Amino acid sequence: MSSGVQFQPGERNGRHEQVTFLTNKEKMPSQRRGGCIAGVIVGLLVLGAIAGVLIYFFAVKPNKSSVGSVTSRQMDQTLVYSGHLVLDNIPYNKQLENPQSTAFIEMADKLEKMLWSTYKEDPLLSKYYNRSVISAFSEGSLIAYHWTQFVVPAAEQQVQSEITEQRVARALRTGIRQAGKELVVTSVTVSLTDPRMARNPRDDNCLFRLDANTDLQGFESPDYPNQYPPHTRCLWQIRGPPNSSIFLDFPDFNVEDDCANAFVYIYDSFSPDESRAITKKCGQRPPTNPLEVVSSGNLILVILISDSDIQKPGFNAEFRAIPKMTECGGVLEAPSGNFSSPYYPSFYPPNVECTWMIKVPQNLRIRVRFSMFRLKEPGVDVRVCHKDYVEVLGVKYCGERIQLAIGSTNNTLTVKFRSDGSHTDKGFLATYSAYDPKNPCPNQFTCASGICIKSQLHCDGWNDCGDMSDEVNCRCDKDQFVCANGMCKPLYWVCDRVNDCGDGSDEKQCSCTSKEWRCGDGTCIPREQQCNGQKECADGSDESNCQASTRTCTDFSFRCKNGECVNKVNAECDQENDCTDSSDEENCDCGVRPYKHNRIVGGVNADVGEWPWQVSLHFSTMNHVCGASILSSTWLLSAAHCFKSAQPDFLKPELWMTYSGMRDQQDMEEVQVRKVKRVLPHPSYNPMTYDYDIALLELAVPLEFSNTIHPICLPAATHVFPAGMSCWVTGWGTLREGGSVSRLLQKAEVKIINDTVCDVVTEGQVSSRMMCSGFLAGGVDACQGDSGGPLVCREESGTWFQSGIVSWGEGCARRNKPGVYSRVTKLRNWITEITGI
Ligand SMILES: *[C@@H]1O[C@H](CO)[C@@H](O)[C@H](O)[C@H]1NC(C)=O
Ligand SMILES: *[C@@H]1O[C@H](CO)[C@@H](O)[C@H](O)[C@H]1NC(C)=O
Ligand SMILES: *[C@@H]1O[C@H](CO)[C@@H](O)[C@H](O)[C@H]1NC(C)=O
Ligand SMILES: *[C@@H]1O[C@H](CO)[C@@H](O)[C@H](O)[C@H]1NC(C)=O
Ligand SMILES: [Ca+2]
Ligand SMILES: [Ca+2]
Ligand SMILES: [Ca+2]
Repeated sequence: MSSGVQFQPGERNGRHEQVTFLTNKEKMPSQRRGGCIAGVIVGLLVLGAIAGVLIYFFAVKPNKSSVGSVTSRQMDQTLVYSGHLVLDNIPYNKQLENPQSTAFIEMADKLEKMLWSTYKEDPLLSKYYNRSVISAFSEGSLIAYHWTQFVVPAAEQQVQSEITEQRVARALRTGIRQAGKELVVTSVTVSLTDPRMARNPRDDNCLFRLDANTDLQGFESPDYPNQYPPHTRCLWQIRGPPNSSIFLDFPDFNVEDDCANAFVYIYDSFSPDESRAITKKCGQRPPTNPLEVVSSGNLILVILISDSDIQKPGFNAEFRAIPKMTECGGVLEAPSGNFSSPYYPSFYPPNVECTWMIKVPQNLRIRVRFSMFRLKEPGVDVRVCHKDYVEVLGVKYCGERIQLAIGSTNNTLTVKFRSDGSHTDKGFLATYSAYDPKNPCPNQFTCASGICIKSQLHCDGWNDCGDMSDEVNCRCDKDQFVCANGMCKPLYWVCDRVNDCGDGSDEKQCSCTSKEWRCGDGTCIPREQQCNGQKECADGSDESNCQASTRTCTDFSFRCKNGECVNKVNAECDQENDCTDSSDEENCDCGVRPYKHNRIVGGVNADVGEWPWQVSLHFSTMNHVCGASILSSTWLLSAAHCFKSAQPDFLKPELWMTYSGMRDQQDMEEVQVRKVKRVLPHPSYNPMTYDYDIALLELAVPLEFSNTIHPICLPAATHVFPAGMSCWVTGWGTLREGGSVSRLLQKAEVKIINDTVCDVVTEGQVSSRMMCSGFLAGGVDACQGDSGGPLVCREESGTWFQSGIVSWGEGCARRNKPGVYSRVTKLRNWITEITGI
């Protein structure tokens, strides 16, 4: 199609070099802001970890079923501490592996008595002590896994904060020292534990003991692949031979989305001991991102908990014993090469330390690039990295990084990786190469880290080096904004409420005085006009979030089915009932992805099921021509210019074929192919100006929704997508003059552009039925989606809405030119008229 905006992925026949060291840091200032806040919160969390968990049990638990005695004593609180004891003078006995054996029962009884007599010494703990249980044994002297439950009556809730991890640990250590000669305990751990995970092996009907060997064996959740029952509490203890590690993977994993209701917890221990947790997961994982973990020792514990009414199939799992890793790291002397965290892309094991020494000839330097970097753990401040980290040149890196690159100062470079006792992740994959410092990047620009980028990316307003070294000391172009700190930024990022310059100078001239209220479109009105029941802002934002006028109707209120009005921004499908008849939350089975995806998935290739509303439109003998989105089982949304062109044939429904659930243009698995019954371009579509560039397609046969086929939510006509909001555009990128199409679905992150600014940069070519967005991330040469394809934005509630339809724009040629989209909110009523949606 002649005016489509497209992708030019780097993989296209080497026409573009693969140099993309884009970091998100620079491109997502709003996120950076969030990052700092998150950092502070994380810091606080670390300090108040125990208090926090207590508050959780205290405040949240009572509403959920969890404690055995909820019915009889409504607010009694249960606290469980679990961990292990290492016993020095008792030999290991194979019989201890079976909880029904006499050996187990005798030893467990003895230890349980010892625990009780220990806690008895502490007046507070003894008062609330309920019971202690030994849940398993393993070898290595003798390790006993224990947990103890304390119950605090509702009336005495305040003492809960005194029953701390430290206090329990202190009581144990003191008591055990006095326990006498028979039981010599050399080490103790305790952590606060979710009571649902504390089980007694002697009377549990969902506890499984599995022996791992070198053969692959399997197990699955109850009733898999049907649904696991409500209130499931199941444990699998997997034990391998001494000196082995356990490899565990989940070919199929589908647990409820909300981890508060249901989850799988995996431990590097036989106790649900937080200090030995490997990971906690929920949601449905796509086949491209299976969960695979490795233990540090010969044990692994898997726990499935479910408390919600929403039941899911659960999982099937495979495991085997593998030789315990004895070494990692090493000396790398080739001029280039790869290295990764152990077992990459499976989760690395806990408690490993690897060091790589890279050594190249004397006169050369080294650059290292991490193409994947995920060392994410709960409660970690990524500026400190006190748990797992990669250390290079004295700097520790952790968390999730998009394309981290580092250069050496001489001909050697040491990279250290360390994981601690709990929480692991996918780890990293790195490539390094040697270069000549005299001419590091022939015909290219050299970043401070030593990596090379195309010369035209130098001083273009985008942080391509990742360390900003390509954007300092630049002279700005005329289509760039000159920040107060001297940096150049795309002009269209001015006044979008995001601090792109870093010093706020791009947002300085945009704000209103303290006596004024700022409309969604940036205009200033007197403060007293906000919430006065009259629309002063062109977009109605002055009346869209008013307490007093809750039910009064204005042009910009959300209208409930019963005629009531709601004056709340974006009330529809936000998972809160705003209309008394709940009509704002009706027909909201849209805008969610059945497969759970990491929040940031790097690269420009879409993952399986990542954009389940995306459709590929093929025209008669041609292949992919335009994109579309799924609105319902029978309706698709696309652009009018895909159908109303010079060729009248494009209007004939019988010449079109739609492909839903497609990612790879050459892979038809799980794709649903449908013919088109009707093609309905907007009657006001203007092929000269592209005004009203919208079309509806009715399918001949309805779609069946699946993991990879799901509709997008349409925003209400009053829905606000503010300037600066980050959204995504997807497509296979039809080339302007007929060229080739990308085989894999492409994605790019874009930011909504301020309307005033958009009008300026497009030289007044945008109507009110149009909106602009510009690239935020997605690769140097990534272009925007196909004509007719969706621009989608994720609201805070987690629901995705389609804000735009790809219409026209400058395409791939220049990053500093925005893409133009049909504005769905302005065309919303027409969609309803035709489809009833
Ligand atoms: C386990 O490894 C240790 C040290 O590497 C060795 O001494 C011991 O014999 C090994 N045990 C078995 C059962 O292989
Ligand atoms: C990195 O590893 C991949 C796959 O193992 C290999 O194809 C590639 O050549 C390696 N790269 C270098 C620079 O050695
Ligand atoms: C290379 O640089 C590192 C870090 O700056 C330094 O520790 C090391 O001693 C240097 N090695 C040589 C051979 O100069
Ligand atoms: C859009 O930009 C103009 C100046 O170009 C500014 O006055 C206005 O406040 C901006 N709008 C928003 C929503 O920030
Ligand atoms: Ca860790
Ligand atoms: Ca800005
Ligand atoms: Ca709502």
